[in-house]
Amino acid sequence: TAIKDSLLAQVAEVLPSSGHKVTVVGIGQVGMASAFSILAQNVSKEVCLIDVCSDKLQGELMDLQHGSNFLKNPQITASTDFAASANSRLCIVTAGVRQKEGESRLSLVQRNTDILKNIIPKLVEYSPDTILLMVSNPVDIMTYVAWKLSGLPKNRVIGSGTNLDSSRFRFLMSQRLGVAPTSCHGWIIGEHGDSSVPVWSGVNIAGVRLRELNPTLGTGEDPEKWNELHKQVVDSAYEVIKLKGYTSWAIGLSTASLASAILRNTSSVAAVSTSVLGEHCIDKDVFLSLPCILNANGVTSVVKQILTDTEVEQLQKSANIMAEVQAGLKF
Ligand code: 6V0
Repeated sequence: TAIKDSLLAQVAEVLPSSGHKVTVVGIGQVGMASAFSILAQNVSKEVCLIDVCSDKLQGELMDLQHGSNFLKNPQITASTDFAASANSRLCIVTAGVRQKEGESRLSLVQRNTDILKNIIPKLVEYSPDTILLMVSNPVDIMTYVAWKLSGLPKNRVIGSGTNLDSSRFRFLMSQRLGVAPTSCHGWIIGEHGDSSVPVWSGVNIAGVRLRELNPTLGTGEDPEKWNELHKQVVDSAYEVIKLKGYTSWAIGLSTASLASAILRNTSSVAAVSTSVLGEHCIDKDVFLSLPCILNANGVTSVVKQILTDTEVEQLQKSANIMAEVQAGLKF
């Protein structure tokens, strides 16, 4: 415009990208909570929203853009066309159907696989160097499906996995002990869902293992019934969905935290869904959560947790369930 030309003497081109671009595919409750957490916590200033519903995209885009003044000037775009996602460092996939009240995650599997067939190849076409962070459920299977469809190396296809379950567990632990959640150390591994595995043998505060204080911790014999915490973690999604129809804030914050580790190259440890073939004697080509080192190259190491025989057995049981479901998938 004339005013712009009078005001500014352009001396160089504006570069098209910050180098920290994040694309969020699926702008439902989970996608928007993820995008909002990423923007509000300044994890990335460049967010692209993709969905099949153009009115909703426009509405969410405008609503976020109207907050730009409070969000440290982000660049937000939205489109039904995957070309808008080009050159993303990270693509977060939350598209798909969610559980209805009482429905298990595994029942969503073929419907969401079919949706991923339309999404994953296009994301990789426009961002061949991207990392994929899968959130759609059942997340462990969807991570495997995304890995197959993408042709990317395993380290760059990650599922949000039990990062959320571990956060739920630490919150419940903090309520029992009156210790802040970030000071409660406990890991849920395996399937994000009904067969997840609580690593009771490692649960500790400041290095004091609760199992040394109570050898029955997490077992049926425990008079304090700590195993109810794990049951509550497993029931969390069912409970929240019954009460408010969907889950959003905790998963959005969980994905933002994983995005931060990836974009900032922090090498922090988080329980995420990764290829577990060969870990803990698992002989199935499946994805499950284990504590992983996360950075700009995705998952660069898996922490070799020292598990009890029972924990290894439970993990292997999860792996068998995943392999069975995968065998029935139609690609
Ligand atoms: P939602 O609110 O129904 O949103 C889903 C969005 O996906 C909608 O906006 C759809 O338009 C969009 N969509 C559907 N098909 C496509 C497509 N082909 N391309 C692009 N967009 C598409 O669901 P919600 O956001 O609540 O849940 C999304 C998914 O996340 C579900 O599969 C949930 O089960 C899963 N969750 C995973 C969690 C985890 O810990 N991994 C946690 C919570 C939910």
